[in-house]
Amino acid sequence: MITLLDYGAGNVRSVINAIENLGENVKLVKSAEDIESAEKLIFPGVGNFGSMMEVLHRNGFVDALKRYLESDKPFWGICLGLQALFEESEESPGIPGLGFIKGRVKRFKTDLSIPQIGWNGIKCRQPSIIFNGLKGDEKFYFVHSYHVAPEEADVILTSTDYGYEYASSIQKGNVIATQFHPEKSGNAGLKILKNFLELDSKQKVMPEIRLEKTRLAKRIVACLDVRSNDQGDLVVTKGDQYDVREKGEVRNLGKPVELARRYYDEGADEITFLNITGFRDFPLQDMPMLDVLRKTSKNVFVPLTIGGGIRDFTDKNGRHYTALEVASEYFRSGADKISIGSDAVLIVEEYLKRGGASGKSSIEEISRVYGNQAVVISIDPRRIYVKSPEETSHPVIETEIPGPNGERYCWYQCTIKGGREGRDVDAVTLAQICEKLGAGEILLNCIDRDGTNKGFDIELIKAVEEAVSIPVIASSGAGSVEHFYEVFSKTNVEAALAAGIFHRREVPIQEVKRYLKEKDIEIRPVYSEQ
Ligand code: 1PR
Repeated sequence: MITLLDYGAGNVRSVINAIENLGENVKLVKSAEDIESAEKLIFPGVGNFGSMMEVLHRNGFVDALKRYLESDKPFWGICLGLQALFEESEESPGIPGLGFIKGRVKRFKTDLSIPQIGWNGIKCRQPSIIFNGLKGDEKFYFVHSYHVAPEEADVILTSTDYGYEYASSIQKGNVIATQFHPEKSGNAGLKILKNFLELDSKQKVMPEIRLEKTRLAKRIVACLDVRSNDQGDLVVTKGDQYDVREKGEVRNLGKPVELARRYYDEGADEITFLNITGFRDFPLQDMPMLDVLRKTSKNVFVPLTIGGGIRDFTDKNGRHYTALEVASEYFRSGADKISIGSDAVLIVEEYLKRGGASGKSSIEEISRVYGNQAVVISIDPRRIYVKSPEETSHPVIETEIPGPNGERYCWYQCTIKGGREGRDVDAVTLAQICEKLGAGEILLNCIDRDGTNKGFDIELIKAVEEAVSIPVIASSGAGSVEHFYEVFSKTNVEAALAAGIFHRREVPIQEVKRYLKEKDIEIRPVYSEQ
């Protein structure tokens, strides 16, 4: 029996799913006594250091946790559950942590995108039971803006490079804590979690020591656009420049849960579901999407993002739902990140009108509670050509792809409602303002390229990626392995997303990764066992 400390933020469902998948039962902590009587305790944390400590205090968990840690019974802290063990954090100055390990939690100081989101390696520093069966070159899923800095080097279990080398996990007796998420790290993550669950029977193992720097992998994301077809079945569909109908019927490319599992097995680093009619069907009444998430998260152990319909909503009985409530329901059902499309455009319009943030937008509210890394902004832009930069007030780019009348300039107009309505906001401004409001990542689609197989719109991607410091996922237009290489070699995006070529089995994910590796682009290897 594993005891799990859920203090109410983020996706503990995936941790529960991973433990259950390994054949163990989970008991949730309801009181301080549950902590004291636990045999093995797992403490997953996401969100903000200060609010986590506040919740631990409010529930009377702090002293029980300190006693548990001192007792040297098996403990695993994940992400913020690692940071909690330290004395304090730059994220919430003046708020003490549990102080089990001497040292502080610091914000990354690097020119690289913050948060660090994605798959990075580990360098093992001391033997541990969790390394049993590991080769040492596996990658694990990280998502964080802060890292721990222990005062005593002997507690460091692994280190990782991101701009510089930092401690990515610690071990002190039977207390282990990792900055990365084992429950989101595919088979490698399940393996180390299993080692922890079987703690009694295993010897401490030291994998081969690696000296070279670890590198963050470029992520390959599989995207499933989901909606109901005319028969009322929830299907994965795919548009041509956002038009999902063929001969009047909604294209049906498969069932969401099955396809997601297939992409996990094939080595997708992340899976995104977009409920593409979410702008008109309120998701909390469209329960099948929640069900898709619940079922998928039971046996898919990489990050899951869900978008569509995340906004405030009043139903026909006058019941008001906030975007935060909608997002919370998605997180509870197994999502690691939510993505906001139409609402982000309206929020930015409002921001520009009032000359600043309201403090109440869905982006601000959700990132405050679940952390920036949990909020993705999905942008659906389309090119608007102009003859000269003076013709518009929007920032333009000089393009190598001239317009229908030979125009050499264009700007990227944001749209809402799945491209149905163009608005007076450009994609670069939108991305910058959303970053200010607390978004942690940009999913950059492109209506002109969607479903065309012509390759990513490099000009659009460069313009947005250079304007923000959060990670950008390039999307729309992938037609070949070369297109992935092009986007990673010509821009600094952290991830590339595709849909059509994967659904139609035209280019398998393994093939994309094999090609990128050949070209020396860092990827997460798809071992048969990882
Ligand atoms: O506006 O917050 O309710 O969110 C709705 C979400 O649904 C948005 O993220 C929006 O991008 C998406 N969406 C709405 N309508 C469509 C449509 O296709 N008719 N899909 C749609 C967007 C674009 C990508 C696609 C890539 C890769 N799909 O996600 O997967 O373009 O495709 P490709 O590799 O085949 O070229 P809200």
